[in-house]
Amino acid sequence: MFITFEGPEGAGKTTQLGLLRDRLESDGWNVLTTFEPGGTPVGDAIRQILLASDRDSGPVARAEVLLFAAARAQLVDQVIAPALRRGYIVLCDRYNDSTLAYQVGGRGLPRDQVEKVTRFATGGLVPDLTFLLDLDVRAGLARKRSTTVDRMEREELSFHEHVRAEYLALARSEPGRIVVLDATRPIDELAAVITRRVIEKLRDAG
Ligand code: T5A
Repeated sequence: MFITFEGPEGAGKTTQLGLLRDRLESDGWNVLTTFEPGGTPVGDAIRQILLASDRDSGPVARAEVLLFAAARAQLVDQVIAPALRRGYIVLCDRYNDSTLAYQVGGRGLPRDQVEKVTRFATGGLVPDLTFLLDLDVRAGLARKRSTTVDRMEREELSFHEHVRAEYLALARSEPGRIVVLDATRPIDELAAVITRRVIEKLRDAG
């Protein structure tokens, strides 16, 4: 089973992914966790280009989407698909929906072309279940502890508003896959809801 966590900056994706991993492992499941962009040597190098460079020297929007896609292709072939074949539950911090939210919603790139690129990158691998942690973008940005601000976080507030709106539009178009959660709820409450949904899904899958 392939499960992804999505949402704007500081939504709590990493926190919830870790709690779900701990719970599933304590129930005896084999779990692999990974993240984007990164998770492979090639992906880690691409992450540096994407997030470390500043706005002027960084990639242009079309290069940006291709770099995210390249990192994803590497992660799918080297990490995610092999783990799924071995019967692991794979939990991934961001995936295709991030590209649609940030590069289509945020950057304004054409949806049809970005969808083709992401499909090519993943070979059509779609998550079984996606948790979209949704919150006001100011609240999310304020939560971030890190003193260094990456290239995406430096974008205007309106960019992040468009990202959030695109995420919510995606969730409306795929209600069977994307579960929207209010990310301002307490961490343990969110974890309980997520665990319940995953256990139901595992039961349905037999
Ligand atoms: N990107 C990525 C694209 O543009 N296109 C793409 O295709 C892809 C894959 C990646 C960046 O790349 C962009 C999106 C991003 O801008 P990143 O460094 O990997 O950036 O970081 P993010 O994935 O954005 O993760 P964040 O650092 O934003 O945070 P998380 O993982 O959502 O949040 P988390 O769990 O670290 O929590 C943040 C803080 O909030 C607290 C936590 O304790 C922590 O302090 N917190 C809560 N506080 C109160 N209530 C709750 N319910 C809380 N949950 C967590």
